[in-house]
Amino acid sequence: MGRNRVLGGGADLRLADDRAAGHKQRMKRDFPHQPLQFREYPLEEMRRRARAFADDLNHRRTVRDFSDRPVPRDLIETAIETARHAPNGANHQPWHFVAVSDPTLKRKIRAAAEAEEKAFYGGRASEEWLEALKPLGTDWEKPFLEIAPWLIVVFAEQWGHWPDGRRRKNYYVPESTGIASGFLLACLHHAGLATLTHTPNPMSFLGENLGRPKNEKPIMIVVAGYPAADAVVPIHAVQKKPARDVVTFL
Ligand code: IYR
Repeated sequence: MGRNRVLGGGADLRLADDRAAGHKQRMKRDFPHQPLQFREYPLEEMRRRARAFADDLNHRRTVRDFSDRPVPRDLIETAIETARHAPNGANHQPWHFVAVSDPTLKRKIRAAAEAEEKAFYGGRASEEWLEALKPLGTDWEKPFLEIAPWLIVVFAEQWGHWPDGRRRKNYYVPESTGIASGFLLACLHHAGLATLTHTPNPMSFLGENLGRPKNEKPIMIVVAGYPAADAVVPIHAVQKKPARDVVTFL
């Protein structure tokens, strides 16, 4: 029936349009809007900007050999500022970022992560999973958790709270925190830092060690700092599938 109305066009369609416009107007009165701030670039500049951004991010590598050279806190703050502007479900911003530089805390996190990883590499992971990790050369030892100047732990807020204390549902939490983590990594890399996404398995110890509430679930540690002078990356990780295998234009 809806289809017929649309195909029929004419008065019915105009009435529906008017109703929708009225609804939109009321929404905008009840929930104020502001003009979009949008900067348009000439097409050639768009191409140049896209290419420059792609060239920069295409050179991001997951680094596991870090230097202990300090990184000023304001760089980390700017990266987190980028992350917290990520698109997310209903603008609930279902995340919390804990930036750790304290050596004692980092040591604690390393010890707890290595305990889990020992069990993971020692038999908890399936043979297939361990086989998939072989080309990366990873093992249970995680010295970078102590050496790198910053560990940014990304927490997903599973549910929030209304002002009266009742639980408020969050939406698209994995997607939102995933996008925010991507923004975080992109900004850290763009600033000139080496990064690593580390996912100890399981990682509930992070909430306990960092004093986070029960409604927050750690999703990853983003390690950031300068690379060690002799840092290497596995060639396996540099080889990307050709675009034709992962892209379709229709
Ligand atoms: N958490 C382990 C295992 C690991 C899993 C995946 I999937 C990786 O891409 C890399 C490592 C570790 O961090 O060693």
